[in-house]
Amino acid sequence: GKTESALNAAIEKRGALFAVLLDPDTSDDTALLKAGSMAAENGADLLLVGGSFMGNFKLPDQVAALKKEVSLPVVLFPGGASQVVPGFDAVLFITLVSGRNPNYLIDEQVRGGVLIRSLGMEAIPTAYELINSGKPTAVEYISNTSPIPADKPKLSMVHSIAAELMGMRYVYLEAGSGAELPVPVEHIAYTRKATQMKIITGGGIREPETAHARVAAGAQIIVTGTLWEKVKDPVLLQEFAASIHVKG
Ligand code: 1GP
Repeated sequence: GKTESALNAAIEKRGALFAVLLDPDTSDDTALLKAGSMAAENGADLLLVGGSFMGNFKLPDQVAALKKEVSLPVVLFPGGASQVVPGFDAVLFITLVSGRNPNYLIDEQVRGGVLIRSLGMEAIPTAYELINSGKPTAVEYISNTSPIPADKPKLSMVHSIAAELMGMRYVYLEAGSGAELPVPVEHIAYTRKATQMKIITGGGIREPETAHARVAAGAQIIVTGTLWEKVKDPVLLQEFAASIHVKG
């Protein structure tokens, strides 16, 4: 698809990409636009929109307004089929491969797939691996799955190999939103060695150095979300971008 090709070309050019995750559950009609524009103006390459829940009926209008304003890809990162709404450039079509809950292995995909197809939306097949990050996270609780132990990076690797053989092209190594600790670099390095998939990682990344270390380990898209809820700092955004754009 067009968005996936553009992301792959940008990864080739810059080494890795800086993604900002925007909270879709905003009652303030312009909050998504403001946060997205600020990220776009200060070095972000990609805007993700998603969360465990979405209860915002105005989201399609807010996404349309954001798309008018920024030239970056705006990609849906859904927590389930009910979150598929129009207006996005693409959707991460996620399978929670680290879990053993059939709801997130096939049910949500069957429900969401028909919606995505009827919208004509581009889907990027993405394996999703939840990795233990200290305290239990919302995604662990809501998905009713156990995360991969932090000290077992080879377990991530074997899930990544299976996902690649199933045809997935992206893998999201996830610590969980607001995680105490980010995904350990060994998990990224093992998946990098064993597969060609593009590696997205996020959860608990609060410092540019933490982002840079994950790019050095082989990640190609670094996601930050929670940090920007409190910190509205263009300079910090730029520092993140610089730490991630290793090829400039
Ligand atoms: C969550 O990986 C993302 O899915 C981002 O996590 O909110 O902790 O930055 P944070």
